[in-house]
Amino acid sequence: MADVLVIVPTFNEIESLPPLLTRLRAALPHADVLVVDDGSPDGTGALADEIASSDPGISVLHRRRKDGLGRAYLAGFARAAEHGYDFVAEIDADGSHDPDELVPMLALARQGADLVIGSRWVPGGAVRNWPLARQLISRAGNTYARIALRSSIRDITAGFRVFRTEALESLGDSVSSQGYCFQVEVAWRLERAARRIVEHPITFVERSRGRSKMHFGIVVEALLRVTQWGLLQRLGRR
Ligand SMILES: Nc1nc2c(ncn2[C@@H]2O[C@H](COP(=O)(O)OP(=O)(O)OP(=O)(O)O)[C@@H](O)[C@H]2O)c(=O)[nH]1
Ligand SMILES: [Mg+2]
Repeated sequence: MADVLVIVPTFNEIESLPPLLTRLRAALPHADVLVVDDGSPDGTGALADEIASSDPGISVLHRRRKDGLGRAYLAGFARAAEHGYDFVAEIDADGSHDPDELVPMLALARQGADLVIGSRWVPGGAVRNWPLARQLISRAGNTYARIALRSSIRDITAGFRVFRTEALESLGDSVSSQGYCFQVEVAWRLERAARRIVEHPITFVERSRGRSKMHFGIVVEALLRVTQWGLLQRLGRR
């Protein structure tokens, strides 16, 4: 049995998902793949079922409605723990993350890292086709989170990751974020638990198909939550 489960969360990714799955299977033929679809109105879930029916390495978890990226990942993590996978990977369905990079990322996890982050903001990392405003938001957000949370992670919002399943399990049900700040919360909790975190430089490529689910409210929610966690952490230390 495979010891890695790659989770691909989807909401309306009907054009992006098939090419991503093809690249993913080629990059990591021995990993299992779990698509977590939140009842995409565009039929992504049905298409994923069709692809899965001819590939035993791919399965699909259907959730009734759009319920946030964090909750989709938590459902996938639970599946990974239940089935005894040693490692769990996260990758976006929209083609922004190159599946080939999972090979070195997984190697780092096998060498002992509890979390490997595919990072845009370490030397060697890059973003392609991102407007300057988007780059500035990501950089400023990461800098703010680093200071507020006293973190040394350069790309704490990244959604391209490999975890040791046991490290995720150690978090229990402490992770409460439902949306995008889920990524920040998980990394921050693992860092506080003195888990080994490694950043591997990647080139992030802006999606060429489909629509982003990112919006202003997500950024504000993340800022508020990071501020709240930072304050709680400082109070807790005293
Ligand atoms: N299951 C599920 N997947 C989601 C949800 N929200 C976003 N996703 C998926 O999460 C991944 C990242 O979402 P994107 O819309 O690409 O967000 P982003 O990468 O931060 O933003 P862009 O760079 O603008 O694409 C994609 O594969 C989405 O389909 C959700 O509520 N549920
Ligand atoms: Mg994206």
